[in-house]
Amino acid sequence: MENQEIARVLWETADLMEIAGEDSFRIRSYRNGATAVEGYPERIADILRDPHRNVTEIPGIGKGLAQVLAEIVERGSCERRDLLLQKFPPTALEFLKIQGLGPKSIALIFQHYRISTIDELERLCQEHKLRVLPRMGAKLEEKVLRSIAQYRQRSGRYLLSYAEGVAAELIEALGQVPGVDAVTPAGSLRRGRETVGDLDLLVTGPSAHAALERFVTYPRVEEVLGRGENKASAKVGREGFQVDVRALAPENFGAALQYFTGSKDHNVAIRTRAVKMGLKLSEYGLVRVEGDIRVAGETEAGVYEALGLPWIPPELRENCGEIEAAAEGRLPELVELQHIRGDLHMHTTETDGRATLDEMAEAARARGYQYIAITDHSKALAMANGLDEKRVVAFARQVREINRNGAPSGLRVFSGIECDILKDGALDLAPDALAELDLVIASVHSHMNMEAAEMTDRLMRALECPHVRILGHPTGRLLLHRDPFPFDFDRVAAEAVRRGVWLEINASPERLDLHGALIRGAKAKGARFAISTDAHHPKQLDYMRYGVVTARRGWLGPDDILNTLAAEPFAAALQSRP
Ligand code: DGT
Ligand code: CA
Ligand code: CA
Ligand code: ZN
Repeated sequence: MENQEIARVLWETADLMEIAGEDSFRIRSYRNGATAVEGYPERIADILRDPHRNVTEIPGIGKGLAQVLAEIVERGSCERRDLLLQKFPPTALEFLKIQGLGPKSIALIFQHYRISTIDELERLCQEHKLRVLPRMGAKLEEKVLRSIAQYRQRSGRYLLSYAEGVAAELIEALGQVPGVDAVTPAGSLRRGRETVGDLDLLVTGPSAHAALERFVTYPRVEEVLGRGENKASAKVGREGFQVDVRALAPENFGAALQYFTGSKDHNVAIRTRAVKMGLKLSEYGLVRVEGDIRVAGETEAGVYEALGLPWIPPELRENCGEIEAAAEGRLPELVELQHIRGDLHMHTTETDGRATLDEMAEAARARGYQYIAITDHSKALAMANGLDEKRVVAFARQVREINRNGAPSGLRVFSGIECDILKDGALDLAPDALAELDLVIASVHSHMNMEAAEMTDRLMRALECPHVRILGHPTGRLLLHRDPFPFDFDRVAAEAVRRGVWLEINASPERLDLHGALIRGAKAKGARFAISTDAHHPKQLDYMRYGVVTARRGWLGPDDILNTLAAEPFAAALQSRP
């Protein structure tokens, strides 16, 4: 059992405990445990199996949770979860995914109505049966109806990071089959989309077909959906994630990779271009219609070349002008992971992070960075033990000290804060405290269901503060969980440009905020960007690659991104807000 699956059971149990109104301290311990398990570099199942080790060595895992983990690894559930699932319908967990319905409201609904499906919940709203319950009203019914529609739209999709994990696992397993040369991911995963519907894998080599057999008998395959001569589909893991595996002949590989990478809209436009040139493109190759002569198919670049185009990076293949740009020789030079010189958003044990400043610095140095900014939360996030003015001033002094003595890791450390934007747009900390710091990120973490006009004003006001340098996770979305809050993005982006504030591309796989289309729009207005991981654990510094992929989907080059600068020019840029 993978850590991610264990963590999911813990999250679920905590959610159910919340519906049952259980002790909040205990609920928190389950959630902390889930975060710890998710971010742990070793497999929990392996540690449990090792008689010389104990899972309590993992920070955040006490004796009680250790037992729970053993139970989950053994049978996929734990006693507390089983009991709660008897008390509530199993779909209770689905209800929590409906925005606007918290555990308390769900508990209340369950007390009054015997419902167990989202369809039944929808009917309750349509028949105005929620508004008769205490503290619920017509507005909530409308909101729940909207949320149900959104829920239906996004269910059946998975985070990019999750899909990438399953892909890595299968590439490893299928790659070991003798006679398999390569296993290559295609589809939305290759394009770097922030969520993935199903995984598309292409297998090549003299015994590519043997990989199909290995796939359908793979231990984590739950259900085989189809098995043909050249293709197999199956659901993998407890989440039921669909994977399509195709075996290919080497002479078709390029055409197949192009076809199965998509997007569908890109392919339609590419095929239209082919037709105009007297060519016919399919997953098997590119053929000149006159005389039925094959002109390309072995490599993807060969297919594009025969169509008079340079190779187009997969992240751009959404039919949003990339084919025209390619034809006119104006494809952008895209940013790459190796261009990134530092990470500008991370948390430590001072607030809700899981490692110290030194540990984060060491992890950043190991990744070859020249600098980091430590940006813990501000006091409005009391649950996370956010910093007040006094702690901010002490922290800024501590960082100056570190840099004076030369940080042990050889890294330059910038003192920063992720300062809350309060409901009225004021910042959570006094200006003279913020002035002590090298880098202020301003972020919204509360009161997200405002009207668009009000939210726009709130963000515009936050940008007025002269100490703010970065607008953190600007739209507030949580993928598959919470939609962006409504506001006038164009106005806010234009104001950020005017005031020299950089827009964050938050690389956490649950956020990826901003996303490609907004990035591209903001760049056209002159915006500049920072790609940051928002790491709460050293391992999460690896999220940078998701941020880079997202920036590429926004057509960004290294020059659009501040943390591609070397330490000295970056420090100078920090000082130079107009
Ligand atoms: P997903 O799985 O929803 O995240 O998105 P994709 O893009 O991976 O879509 P998927 O798995 O249905 O198909 C993979 C690629 O195969 C897709 O990007 C383009 C190609 N493809 C699949 N079906 C069609 C089709 O009916 N027409 C065309 N032109 N291409 C298709
Ligand atoms: Ca797919
Ligand atoms: Ca597919
Ligand atoms: Zn934040």
